[in-house]
Amino acid sequence: MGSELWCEAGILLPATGPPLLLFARIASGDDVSRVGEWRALWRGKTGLQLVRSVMVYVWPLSILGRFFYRLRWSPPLYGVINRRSRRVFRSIPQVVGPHGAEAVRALHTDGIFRTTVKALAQDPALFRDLARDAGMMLAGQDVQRKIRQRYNSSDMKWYVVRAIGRRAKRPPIPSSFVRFFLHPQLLSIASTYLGLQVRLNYLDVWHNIPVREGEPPISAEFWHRDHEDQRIIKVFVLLTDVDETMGPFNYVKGSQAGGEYGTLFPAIPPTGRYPKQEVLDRLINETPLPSVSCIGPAGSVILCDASGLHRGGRSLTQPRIVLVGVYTSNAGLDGARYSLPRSVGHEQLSPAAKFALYS
Ligand SMILES: O=C(O)CCC(=O)C(=O)O
Ligand SMILES: [Fe+2]
Repeated sequence: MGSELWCEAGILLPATGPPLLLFARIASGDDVSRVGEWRALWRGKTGLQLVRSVMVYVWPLSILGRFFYRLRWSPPLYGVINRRSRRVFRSIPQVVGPHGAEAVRALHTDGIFRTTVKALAQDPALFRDLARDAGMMLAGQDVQRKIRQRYNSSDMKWYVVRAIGRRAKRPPIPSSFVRFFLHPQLLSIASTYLGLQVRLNYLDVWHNIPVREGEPPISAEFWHRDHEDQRIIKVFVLLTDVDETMGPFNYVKGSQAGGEYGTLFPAIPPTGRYPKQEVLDRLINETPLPSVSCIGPAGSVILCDASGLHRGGRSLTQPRIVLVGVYTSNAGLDGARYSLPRSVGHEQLSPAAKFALYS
């Protein structure tokens, strides 16, 4: 999710003892600017992600690592990893109403669909409940300290403070999040688009700290393709109004895998892609590639395939507060697991929701 780094690293192989990481040069793209701070290499990463970084960036391990991940995306292996997802998808009735069908169509042609919580969930009280629960989560001490300090030290994306984060094991989510992120319509749209029953890979509340003049853009503020899977359904719910100055989500229409511009700087497994920004900017401004900027009022929903080219989050004025959800196939990388709040019983969940939660 925009947190992938490109780095060059050198290793020292002493005669005895473990290999030493000697140096690492890190960049936020395959060929873009240096971030410089090599500690960013491990900040916010799990053990598994660190192993993957070494396997993918440290030569000569990278030859093997890259090959392994390419193989994992090859049709036979990808099919095996998703055997059960295919079976479950076929056995569950997918409840895609007219609105959902429009969403699936737009995802196929444009890679993006914009709607509202109300239209998607047909539940007039849901947005209010989501906003209330997100507000309570953001009021936590640790979150407030990071916001006050204008710095999230536990994440490469220092400018995003997350209410849940990735530290806790199976953190419980509020019941309004269950109602929205495991909503039959949303799960059906994502699954029908992929042709596979989806897993909920990630969910959180983000508070984007407005940047100050001179603070250089980093990470997801650059155009990129996400890395988690071949196709990735990403959902943003705006909890505050978002205007052009607040780092709206931007997307190149048709750039999703399989779309009209899907082969423009294609994703490289398992790191996604950060293309040369000047080249892409030129293509967007001169060709012009069709890009959308998702400004809108609180309650707006952006549904996209994040395998497409996108960027966002660089607010210059007000904090941008959003809910973020990610759905992938069973082959998705970095999947987090969540548990239900006490008020929601496991037996109340639909088969699609149980599958999404790995429960
Ligand atoms: O914050 C945004 O609008 C985009 C974030 C993103 O693309 C990412 O985290 O991968
Ligand atoms: Fe992204």
